[in-house]
Amino acid sequence: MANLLVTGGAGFIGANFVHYWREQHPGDQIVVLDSLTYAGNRANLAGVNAVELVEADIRDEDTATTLLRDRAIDTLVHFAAESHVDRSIHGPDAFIDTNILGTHSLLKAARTVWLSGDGKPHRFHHVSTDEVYGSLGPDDAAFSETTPYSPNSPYSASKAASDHLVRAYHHTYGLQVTTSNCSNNYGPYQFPEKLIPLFLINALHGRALPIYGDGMNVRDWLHVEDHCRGIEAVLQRGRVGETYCIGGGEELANLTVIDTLCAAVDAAFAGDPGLAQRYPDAPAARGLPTDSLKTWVKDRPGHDRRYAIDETKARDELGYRPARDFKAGFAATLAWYIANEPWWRSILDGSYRDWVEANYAGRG
Ligand code: NAD
Ligand code: TDX
Repeated sequence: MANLLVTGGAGFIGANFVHYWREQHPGDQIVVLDSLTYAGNRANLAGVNAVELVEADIRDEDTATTLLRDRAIDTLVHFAAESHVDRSIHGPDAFIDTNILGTHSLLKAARTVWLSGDGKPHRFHHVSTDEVYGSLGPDDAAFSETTPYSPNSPYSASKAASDHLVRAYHHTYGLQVTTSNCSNNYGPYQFPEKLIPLFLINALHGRALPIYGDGMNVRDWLHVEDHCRGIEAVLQRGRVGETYCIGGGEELANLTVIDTLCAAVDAAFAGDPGLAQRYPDAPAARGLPTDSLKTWVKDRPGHDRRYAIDETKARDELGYRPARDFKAGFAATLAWYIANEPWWRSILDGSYRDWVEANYAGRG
């Protein structure tokens, strides 16, 4: 039995992880520490049994220290972060504050509680990204755990800094840490600012699909549940002090993802006449192809060209393998967004709308 503290557990991946962990490990204690920023949502944890949500900032070292001590936490899984690259370009400060200072605050709390105690095993698992490795050319070898860091955006630079701090707390103080660097996730509860949910919801409303640059940037897509399984494998079988790259083995150009999305929306409308009534502004409701909404817009500044993951280490050491391919994972995700309109509708009615208006108005 483990006692988990999950930071950022009300966000996209953190919430999926809590759902997954509760199902797989029904006897474990789960406490979520989340300050409920624009990206955090209590509704993401609805229906999960026996999870306590503590609304606090990870930069609040006292609260983290008290939680670790009073709840006898032995496993901290650290998801909390500012996570959207575009936001980091518009306003980097929050990324420095949360991703660097916040991670450091948690490390200090963990050191205080775990390294001055009775020496029991503990684990600080840090959830990071493949973006810390920079951008690949078309023929470059995929990222692995030994690829030199070369972050290009304020987001990836702040994640890189946090990775280094986690590593330093292991080497200097002996904190029992692991880190995973994962590729692009998609799936339920993803905030509709990221490519897949943004484009799905825009397609349903007949709004432009804003493609940055030439649309040929490549990402390695992984269904979020496979990421959760990868983190579970690291927690259970990973070696302390090590990092593990987790990927989906699905390198796809953005245009390929977008064309898959458009074709899937067309097929969903063709198979369910009720969708045309629910979403009368969708091109598919009028027999037009969804891809008529594709709109090329100005490129993201510093836009990384290609990410790819060599997951040999996770496969060989942990027995990790993604269970879903993109086709199956994407179909399930489209079905989830169509079935869970109240979830994303409530987001669109709130602060997210202001962000979209401020940043996408007049594009395309
Ligand atoms: P998200 O933006 O959906 O959720 C982040 C969560 O952290 C939210 O619940 C938010 O309220 C919380 N949070 C933010 N700042 C906080 C603070 N100062 N104190 C407490 N809570 C705070 O992010 P996500 O996509 O779920 O990403 C989770 C983690 O996984 C991040 O560390 C991210 O870097 C990493 N990651 C994401 C992806 C991806 O494709 N989304 C891929 C690889 C790694
Ligand atoms: O409107 C858009 N148009 C577009 O062309 C958006 C939002 C994105 N894009 C492109 C940019 C990227 O090449 O699609 C690709 C994916 O973009 P995002 O969904 O913003 O993801 P990305 O920038 O690749 O970063 C994601 O994966 C790694 C997560 O947001 C990070 O948190 C994670 O670390």
